[in-house]
Amino acid sequence: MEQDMQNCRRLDRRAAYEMLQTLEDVYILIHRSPDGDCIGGGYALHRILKDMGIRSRVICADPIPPLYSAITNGVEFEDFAPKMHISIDVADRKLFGDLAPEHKDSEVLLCIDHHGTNTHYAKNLLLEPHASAACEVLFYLMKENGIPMTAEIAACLYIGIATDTGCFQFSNAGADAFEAVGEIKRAYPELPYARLNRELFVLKSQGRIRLDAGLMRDIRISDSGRTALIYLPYSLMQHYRLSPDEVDGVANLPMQIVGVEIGITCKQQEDGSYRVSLRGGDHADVSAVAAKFGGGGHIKASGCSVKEGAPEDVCAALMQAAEASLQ
Ligand SMILES: [Mn+2]
Repeated sequence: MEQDMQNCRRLDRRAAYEMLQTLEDVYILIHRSPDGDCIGGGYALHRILKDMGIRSRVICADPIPPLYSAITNGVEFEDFAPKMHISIDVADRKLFGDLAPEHKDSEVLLCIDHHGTNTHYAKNLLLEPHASAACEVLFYLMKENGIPMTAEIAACLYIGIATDTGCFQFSNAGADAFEAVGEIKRAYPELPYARLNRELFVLKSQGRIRLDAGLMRDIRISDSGRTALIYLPYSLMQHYRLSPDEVDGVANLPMQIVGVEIGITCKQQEDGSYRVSLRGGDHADVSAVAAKFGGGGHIKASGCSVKEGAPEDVCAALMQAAEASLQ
């Protein structure tokens, strides 16, 4: 990590733009379990580079969920061997996930990100930790350098900002996020914002509704009422035939309870390990809780993995760490 810090050059928006112009046959890496921000950012970058006459394609360890078809529609990637790799919205090389080694271990020439926990693994880094989304970083990178916007790119950026702010519910949505979206809406009033919001934040499959009902019934709440935890056994996902992306928003359920400051979602994986999502209210720093388990992220939204342990023990340890952090 310290070695990484030394070899990583921090860029400003101007220098990042100059670097974009020098790219050639580039693979754009996004993180595993892709979300609206990395998909929106990746595809926006692809479209930007295409308009600059530069060939690129988006590479992800996991399939892009159909929920994000508004981002991917009309994009056909060419087949070509990469001359270089860049990344967007990926704080740590580990988050590339299960990619082929020639991508996973490749030198990353440029990383565009908004995670304060970024490990500086790239040679060059445009990092704006106060931005709500990588797509917000991209919006201002474009604006400051006069990179032409299109309706397709605007839709990508809108979806990235909307999803990473939980449709503007999270405290990471600063004035710059609202302004970016305001400018996008003013320039492209015809985009289906209301329909996108309903699809992204309201609609659920029948299986997902039934799953949520069961999870809410069994939710664990600490004595203080400030920590709530949902445990999702792998067998339950199978029972409702849910894909991992279908249960993405589950992490927000515990935060629907009045008084809860830390919401924990512990998802058992097929191999018996656990993926943990943490959400924080006004007074919580969940990145510190995640760090105790070797994870990281933002103050209000973080994650970690737990390799093994009985579900009861893992859940108890998570609850305890969360409660301790609120003292
Ligand atoms: Mn993001």
